[in-house]
Amino acid sequence: MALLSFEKKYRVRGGTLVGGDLFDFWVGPFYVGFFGVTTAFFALLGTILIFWGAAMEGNFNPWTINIAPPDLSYGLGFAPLLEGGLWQIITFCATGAFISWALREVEICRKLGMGYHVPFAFSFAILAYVTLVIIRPLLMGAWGHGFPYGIFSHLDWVSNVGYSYLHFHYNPAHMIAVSLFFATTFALALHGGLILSAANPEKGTLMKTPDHEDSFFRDFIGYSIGTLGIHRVGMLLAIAAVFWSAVCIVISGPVWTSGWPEWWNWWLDLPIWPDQGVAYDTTGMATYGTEAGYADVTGGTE
Ligand code: UQ2
Repeated sequence: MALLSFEKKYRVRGGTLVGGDLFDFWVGPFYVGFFGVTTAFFALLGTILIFWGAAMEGNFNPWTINIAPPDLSYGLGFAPLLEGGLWQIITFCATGAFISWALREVEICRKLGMGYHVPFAFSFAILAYVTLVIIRPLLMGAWGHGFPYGIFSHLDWVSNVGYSYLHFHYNPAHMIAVSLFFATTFALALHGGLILSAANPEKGTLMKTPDHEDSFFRDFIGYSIGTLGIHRVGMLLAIAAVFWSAVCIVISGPVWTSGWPEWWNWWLDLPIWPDQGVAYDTTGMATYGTEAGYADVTGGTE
């Protein structure tokens, strides 16, 4: 069915979560809905507040805007507008806009009778943001632990927080997240490459089929995950990457307060290693171990 006649058939009322028919209409190509209105409201208010806050600081250069969270001394209380209060309101607006956006996706899924996979996946992105600016600050007892809103300032925050745990790449959850991000791009490169290769055969020949795609990977590695399977893997990898990202930052502080390299001491602390007590042989040479032969010269086992 041609796109325009499909839309004529399926752009019908119903499926809304709230508001009934009130906002159940389209503006040009865009579905509005109650959550379209709340998205626009929060996004607009938040954006205006960012630029207003920057202007109050006398900054009119978008690259150097910095809306900082309150000082740690404010704890979990409200701060004056220009001392982090703006950051608090903007955080509320951003969260409201993101959740509204997800719920608008849900309404569109319901209208079309589709699964909720897109809003489900998007909710993980929201979770990552909420973990950074709400969940972790709550667990650490101060809004000041959120990241500042600014292009360079948020980069500085990431670097500073990373170094405050000495070497953030030693965070095991960060390792898992990074590996999953790489695996996601790898899977998408394989999939994009495979589809384009089937769609772009030698000049003058017909486009190839999914059977060709399957056969390519069966010839290549003896296994094809399948045309539906690759999308399941892609979605799982991407969601897992974002999930472990949220885990890696929420455990930094609330769960683990030392440097991340130190976390790996659990390996050295395992009870499986031989005792490394020092012993001396008859010539006075230091030897290591607790074998019976050395126990004699030290006057007994250690
Ligand atoms: C595949 C398949 C597709 C694909 C791709 C594969 C016909 C069009 C890319 C190959 C993917 C495999 C073997 C899994 C990769 C897994 C990870 C974790 C990177 O078999 O079926 O459909 O696009």
